[in-house]
Amino acid sequence: MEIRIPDLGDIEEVEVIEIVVAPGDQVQADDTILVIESDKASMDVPAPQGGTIASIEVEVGAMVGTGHLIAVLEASEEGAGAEEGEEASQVAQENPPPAEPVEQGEGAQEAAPQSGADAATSREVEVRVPDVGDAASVVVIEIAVTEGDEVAADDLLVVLESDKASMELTAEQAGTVVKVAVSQDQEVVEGTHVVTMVVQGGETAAGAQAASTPTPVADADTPKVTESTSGPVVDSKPSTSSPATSEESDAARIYAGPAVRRLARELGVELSQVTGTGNRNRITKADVKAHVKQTLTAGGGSSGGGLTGWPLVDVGDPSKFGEVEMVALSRIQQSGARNLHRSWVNLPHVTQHNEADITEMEAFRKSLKQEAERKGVKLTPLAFLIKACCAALAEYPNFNASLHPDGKQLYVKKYVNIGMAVDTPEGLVVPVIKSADQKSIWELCEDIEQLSDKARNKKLGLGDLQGGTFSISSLGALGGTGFTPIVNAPEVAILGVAKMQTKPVWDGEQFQPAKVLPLSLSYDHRVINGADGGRFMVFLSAVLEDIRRLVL
Ligand code: CAO
Repeated sequence: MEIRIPDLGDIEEVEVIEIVVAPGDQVQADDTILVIESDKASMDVPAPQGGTIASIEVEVGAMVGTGHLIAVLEASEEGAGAEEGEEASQVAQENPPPAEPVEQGEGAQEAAPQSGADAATSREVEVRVPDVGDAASVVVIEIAVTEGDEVAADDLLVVLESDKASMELTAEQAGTVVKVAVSQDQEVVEGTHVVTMVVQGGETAAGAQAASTPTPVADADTPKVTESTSGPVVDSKPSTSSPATSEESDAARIYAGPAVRRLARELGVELSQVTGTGNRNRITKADVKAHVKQTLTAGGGSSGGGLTGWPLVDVGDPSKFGEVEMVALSRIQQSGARNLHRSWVNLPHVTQHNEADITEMEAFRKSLKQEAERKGVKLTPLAFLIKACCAALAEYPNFNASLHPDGKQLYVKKYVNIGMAVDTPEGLVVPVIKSADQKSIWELCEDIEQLSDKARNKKLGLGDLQGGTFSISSLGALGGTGFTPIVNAPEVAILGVAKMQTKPVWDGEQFQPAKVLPLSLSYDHRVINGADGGRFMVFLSAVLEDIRRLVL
């Protein structure tokens, strides 16, 4: 039986990036034969049925299109039975249908007109999961519609939640829901068919408002192609285009196919810690297994293993110490806890403290209050802090970097995206102000307000949470004199800001009342040494103390 590349929709060619089997290998139905990759996603091409691989007809690096012969399979007896029973699907596999045009709009994919319906006035539209960036897993946490529901434009269809945020998929235009293709708690990836709607006429595609990129593969019936956005993962760069050179982009990527990612997930392996030995440093299953072996042998590893746990105390038993109430943690709290723990255990943290006399900055800020009101923004010290941090990052670029997993190189980023910790009822989230170094104080104020509003209303998209290069955690409005912020890996530094206080400061002759801002800078000591930390702090404080320095 010939195994061919299934229908790729409007994608002409994809690259074979990994061949998982060899001639003579026994495979089960759905076992991955090879992995192909377009510029958007990587996909496993699985065996349509069990059998023995007779030959592999392509090489790694080959460019292939729909219908290209990739392997020959000697079907097993059981498989052959199934084969007869599934004649139609096998025909589809051996003679893949011509590529269906895929609508390039807003994540929605137009299907054939509903039978009996007037194609000119009504048509079916499939709403699919949009670009989910580098989120490892996205789960359907709420389904707001059922089949037969009439929905208006902007009505909620489903809510998705990743490790970091929840995302609402809404109808882009009015219509009737004819199919709900996902179930509660189902794990989905970019391109997963979520809902089919019948919409009336017009050229505009209906679909998910949040879905901002076209789905890269063809219709949902394409046989057995598992699509994954988790193909090329850009670990230390934003998923959107960045000013980095293409060479830097290549270097910053960690490649792993869906099957490898699945294995890594099952084994609890952090792919960023695994060295890829495949083509273009692609991580293979063997690399994941070797990493596990090495970790076990070393008695520790990426998750900070090897630490002794504390003895189990049954605090849930009221007869022992008293009544307790069990309170569920939100997904954001749970994943936040995992991320913070991982960072804390894996990164050697140092926190350096300083106080900046911001008396003049505060006077300037107050003098701008009316102008800020006219512009409809709120001017808090945070916008100045972001601006000052951008200046410090330009002066000390190693703070705007990520450590390569091999521990031998640094990715020094040519863009500055500032993560801003926001306290929400669901837990802590860190949306990212993109290209902060290119923005004016007023634009930063707008971004701070917009992103914190979105965070508190659970409206953050995954793109809002990605690509940070340095973070600020401001607890200034709450109080405190200093704290240890935890580095938001793969970033290498974070600034904590506590409450400004009026204090007596000696001016050489007498004590003067001054507005003093406590700053706490935590950094990854593998990347930044104490002297650099000190220099960064001194520079940052000097800018805050005299913000005219920002124009230098
Ligand atoms: N000292 C004294 N007052 C401060 C201050 C500081 N360091 N920073 C802000 N303020 C003032 C503001 O000026 C504002 O007062 P006015 O309205 O009189 O001007 C008031 O406090 C409230 O500010 P805000 O919190 O609304 O706005 P912000 O820009 O300072 O911060 C945001 C925005 C989203 C960062 C903040 O609201 C937030 O969520 N902070 C929590 C971050 C957090 O949880 N960090 C811990 C993470 S664990 O490491």
